[in-house]
Amino acid sequence: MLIGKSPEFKSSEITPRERFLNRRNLIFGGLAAAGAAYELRHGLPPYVSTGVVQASNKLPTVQSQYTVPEAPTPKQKAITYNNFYEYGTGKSDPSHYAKNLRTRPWTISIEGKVQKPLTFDIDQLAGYRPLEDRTYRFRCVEAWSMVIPWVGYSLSELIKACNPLPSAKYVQFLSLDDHKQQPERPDSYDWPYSEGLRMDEAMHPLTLLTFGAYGETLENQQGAPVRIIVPWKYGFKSAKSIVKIRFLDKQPPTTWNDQAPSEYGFYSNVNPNHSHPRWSQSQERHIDAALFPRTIKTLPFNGYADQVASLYNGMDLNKNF
Ligand SMILES: Nc1nc2c(c(=O)[nH]1)N[C@H]1C(S)=C(S)[C@@H](COP(=O)(O)O)O[C@H]1N2
Ligand SMILES: [Mo]
Repeated sequence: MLIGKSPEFKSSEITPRERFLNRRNLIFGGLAAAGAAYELRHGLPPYVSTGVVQASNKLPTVQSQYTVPEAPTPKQKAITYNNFYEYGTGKSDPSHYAKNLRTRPWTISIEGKVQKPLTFDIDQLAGYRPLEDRTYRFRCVEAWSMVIPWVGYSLSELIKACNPLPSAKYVQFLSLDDHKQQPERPDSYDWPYSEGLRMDEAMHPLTLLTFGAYGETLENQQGAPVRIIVPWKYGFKSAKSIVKIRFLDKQPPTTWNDQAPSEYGFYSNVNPNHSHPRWSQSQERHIDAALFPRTIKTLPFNGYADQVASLYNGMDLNKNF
């Protein structure tokens, strides 16, 4: 069932926004039920055709229970101060050089410990579940932070549709690896950019498969067309421009851990009590609407302790940093 060019979407122009959103809920709700059987046999059902996401940068979204009340960092600041080493190592480099990134066509392949490997088109993936507005705190390991209104749905929804085998204990994310599109990237790293999560971390509802921010599709420098956001971990765990997801029985190698294992662990939960060897993690420079960043206290698990601390019961977080 393809609904991309249906009148429901066009009607957004003539009906109040709320009615439009309710209607979308109904559409997605009905489709979710109809799709469940299909999903078991084929992976993701083709819920929404490609036109919806490509037609404009605006994304239809629904509100989310997983959102913080803080005011978002102004978009202009959030898209000109980035880490995306494939497009240069300076904070403003990605806003210039990621223009070269072609985000269509784009496929994401699912490999490893799954019933069968799968490949999804980006627009099929973006249309699979209602897209939620989720304002999250975001904390970089370099001790700056922002508040970003991401758009996406829980990664767990995709994982369930991938039918991972019981032996799948970890999930690895691999970013686009294309030297031609990424001439600015330093040779000293092992590309592609690789990140990973333990299965229970990947399945946690806060872990967001992210297609947009500020109500629109992601800017290239933010990791278009799809990235991961793990709000209780340092920013580097949130891999950008993903092309491959692998289910593994062992912990995968990850880019920053490979680069400097004493500085960047596999877990990298935000932890004000565990200093980076070269700087304290107890504070952060918060980038918001103010002219200069304010210094604020860093919270355990970036303020998400109530939701995620129990994932690490019995673990020594100083050893597993
Ligand atoms: N592919 C890829 N993903 C990446 C990075 C990168 O260099 N390449 N940098 C990481 C780091 S260090 C951070 S802090 C965040 C930055 O996300 P933002 O630019 O949207 O704030 O992306 C992470 N994901
Ligand atoms: Mo970072």
